[in-house]
Amino acid sequence: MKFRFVVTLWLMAITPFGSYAVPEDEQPSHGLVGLRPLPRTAKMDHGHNHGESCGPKERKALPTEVSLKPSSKQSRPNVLLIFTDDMGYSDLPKFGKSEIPTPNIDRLAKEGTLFTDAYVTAPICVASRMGLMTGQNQQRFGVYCNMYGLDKIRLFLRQTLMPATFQEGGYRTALVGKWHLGGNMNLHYKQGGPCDRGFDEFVGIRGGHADFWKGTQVFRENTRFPAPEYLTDLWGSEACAFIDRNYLNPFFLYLAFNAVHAPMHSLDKDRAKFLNIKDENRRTYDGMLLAMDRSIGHVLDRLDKKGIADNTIVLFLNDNGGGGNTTQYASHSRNFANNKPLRGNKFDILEGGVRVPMLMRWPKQIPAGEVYGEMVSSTDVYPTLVAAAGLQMPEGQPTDGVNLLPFINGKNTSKPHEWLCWQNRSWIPREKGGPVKPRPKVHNSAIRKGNWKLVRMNEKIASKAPPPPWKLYDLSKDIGEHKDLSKQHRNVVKELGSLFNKWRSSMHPTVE
Ligand SMILES: [Ca+2]
Repeated sequence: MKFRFVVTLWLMAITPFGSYAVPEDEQPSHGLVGLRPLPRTAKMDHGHNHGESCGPKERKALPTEVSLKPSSKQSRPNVLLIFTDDMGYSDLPKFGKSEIPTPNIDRLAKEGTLFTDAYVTAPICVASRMGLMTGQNQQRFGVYCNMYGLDKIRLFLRQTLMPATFQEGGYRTALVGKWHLGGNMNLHYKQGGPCDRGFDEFVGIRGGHADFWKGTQVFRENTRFPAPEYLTDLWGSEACAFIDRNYLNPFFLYLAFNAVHAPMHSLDKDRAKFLNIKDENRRTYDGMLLAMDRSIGHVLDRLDKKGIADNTIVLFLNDNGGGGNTTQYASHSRNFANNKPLRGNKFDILEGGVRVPMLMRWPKQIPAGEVYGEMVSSTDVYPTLVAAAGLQMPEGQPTDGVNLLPFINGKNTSKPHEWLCWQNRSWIPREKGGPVKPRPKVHNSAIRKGNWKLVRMNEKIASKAPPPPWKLYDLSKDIGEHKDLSKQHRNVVKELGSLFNKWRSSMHPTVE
């Protein structure tokens, strides 16, 4: 395996604030009129694939594509990227005290490496998915919350997404499951869908959530059809079918479950496994997660059956913290997940919103049964998988992530990240009636360096008034972020606050 570009990536990653200023001509436009024509590259428009029609294309053959044995040592590894939705940090037995048996996900921990301190770039779906798919903080595109509309996401549309890099590298690429980038529910666009952004195949839902029941309308490319089974099972079936069709040559499979996002729909047979759980909603959540584990099990079994498990890198990650339980919480995201002992939920930049379970398995290439405790980021996924495949990151497109392989293999004993920053729109809980609501131009911010976490809530970013004071937590003693130490450690507040301000000044202003 070659890591030809690793040094370059590291240099980019360790350059604190890089040469990443947004050009003047890329300032956000607030209408389609201002949308600059997009280049005819994998960034968005794949030749005849323009406008959401996926399908077989002429591919440039890889030297290894003549191989008849999928496990040939010359083969590039396959990639299975599993992304889950709104799962609680402590809902997997390997990460917390959970009543839900997840033997298949546990396999990934036993046969691979578990990350205790993995973070996503945002506590909400769209923004987090942008971070994963670009390997960059989505604030570079002016995105600080869920954003819809081609004009609002125009900077994001210019990025070469992870699947496009694999597609250009000769991989067969597929998205099975949830897309949720550039549209929501019935609000879709003719451009910017999965087939415009690097996926050869797409079956799933385009928006943020859907009913899970058999018969729910889902997409195959741009055609709707009724789901023949419970959605979480369908994604597993479709992933297995994709593997059956493509296991002889390298593939990139993005399996993005909409489980365990609301609505709370669980099969009776799954919910029945948790009759000892008193809370009916929690029982439903347990059944939804049980179904997801079963679906993942089918896909892992299929890798075994086809003899390609050793040559497939599997990365498992959740998109943002679990949703809340009370009626004060937004009903579309209330899913009764368990983040404890972390504080906060989806929407929060507290640990409960942005720290997520992560696992990586690549037999004989990364340690099995190990735990990695340094901070890692969802922005690391793109450069790590690209490095594993021996491909190159897109020319001229920086990443905020690093290739994690040398770190988890012990070849690099330093930290992947000295610090990580977050900034996201604040949500206000309802007081008397009505759901939790996003607060435009009111943001929450945070930075973690070592065990220190600095948090600031409800800053009016358009106001010249002094921002609310920072609060400081020591995560080594206070994982629940309850005891504010800002007054006892003013020097730490000053240092981390300064780092955060420099990071923020290198981002793009919000386009909300
Ligand atoms: Ca989510």
